[in-house]
Amino acid sequence: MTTFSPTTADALARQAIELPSWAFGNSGTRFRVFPTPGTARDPFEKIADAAQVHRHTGLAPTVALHIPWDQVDDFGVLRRHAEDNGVALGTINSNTFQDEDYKFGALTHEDESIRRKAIEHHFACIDVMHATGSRDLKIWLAEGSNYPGQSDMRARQDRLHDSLQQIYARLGDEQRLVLEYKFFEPAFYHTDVPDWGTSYVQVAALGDKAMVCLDTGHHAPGTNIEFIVMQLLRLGKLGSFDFNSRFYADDDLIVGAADPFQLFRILVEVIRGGGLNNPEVAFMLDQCHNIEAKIPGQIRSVLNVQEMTARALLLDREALAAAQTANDVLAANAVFMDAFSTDVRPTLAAWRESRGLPADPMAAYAASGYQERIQADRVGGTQAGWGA
Ligand code: AOS
Ligand code: ZN
Ligand code: ZN
Repeated sequence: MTTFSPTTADALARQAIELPSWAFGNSGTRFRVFPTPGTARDPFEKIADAAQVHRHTGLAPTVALHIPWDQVDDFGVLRRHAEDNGVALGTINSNTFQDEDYKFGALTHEDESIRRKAIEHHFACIDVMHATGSRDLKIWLAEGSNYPGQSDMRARQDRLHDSLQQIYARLGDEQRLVLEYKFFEPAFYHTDVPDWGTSYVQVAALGDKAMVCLDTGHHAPGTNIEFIVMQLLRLGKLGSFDFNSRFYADDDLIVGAADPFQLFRILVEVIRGGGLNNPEVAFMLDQCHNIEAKIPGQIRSVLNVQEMTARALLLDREALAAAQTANDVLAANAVFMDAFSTDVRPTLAAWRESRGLPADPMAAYAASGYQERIQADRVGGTQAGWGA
């Protein structure tokens, strides 16, 4: 196979993956954060770095911000800076996990003054969204408890609903709220939004502008994530993805690195459910590059998503449907595996060149001199980090 069909080429041309600003800061484990030469020192430099990913891949036109990590005096200026660099500002992520007051909860807290503070933080995020032109407010909550009996789990669900309702009421007509779930961490016994069902129940009670965010790293080992993707698309409630990969917990490693077959299976269901070029479904990365270089780490990530998308688009759905209808177990599985086993890299390289993009974006970035330039230029100041 040397070229894609027009339908596949069109679907690939419209693919867009949002980058997280925090991938361009230093990060690490609880043991050590390793600084990397040239790492961005402020939101402006993070956006300039993110723009390099888009420049070499054509895949990453938007950048997600995190408040307050990316707090600036004038978000209009940041927005113009992004546009000057050929990208736009995307999802705004709130943060209720780094403030002393939130030790026992934020949107679920039994103390009304603390809960009010957390709600007002989200109002401030919505103000930022008006200035940046962002559509989505992403809420991930680090709330829960560590010991059985520690908290009234049911009362916390009720307070969560009330808090989310107040935030939802503040959204503009074109704005949305996406609620991310995570089965554990930092709480270890119960988490207030642990699974897609809880997120679904909470957002369904709000209205059409509230959707579920699925982070691929937020499930117990062995979970059939593509089933969840199928179900949320079926229900019209899959608002966004946080892509990454994991071996053990919420590892935030490069998407497609740990289990490319899982990424393929997820993308098959995305396409099956009409999610691929659907503006209702936002594709975002949520990753940290602890030991690898950050900009090429993000380039590798979006290329991995593109590669598995191309394979998933090759799936012969007619042959699959025929085998499924005939209950021909082995034939159906063979059709599925044929698509996964196809090496699309040469075709993708040629297709990129035909669109004026480098055949090998990793090599193009390495040859561009950008990395050497930022390492020479960004000498003084404090490098950005996960949490700054
Ligand atoms: C936390 O585990 C969630 O994945 C968040 O989406 C995200 O990682 C955080 O908001 C940014 O660090
Ligand atoms: Zn996430
Ligand atoms: Zn996470």
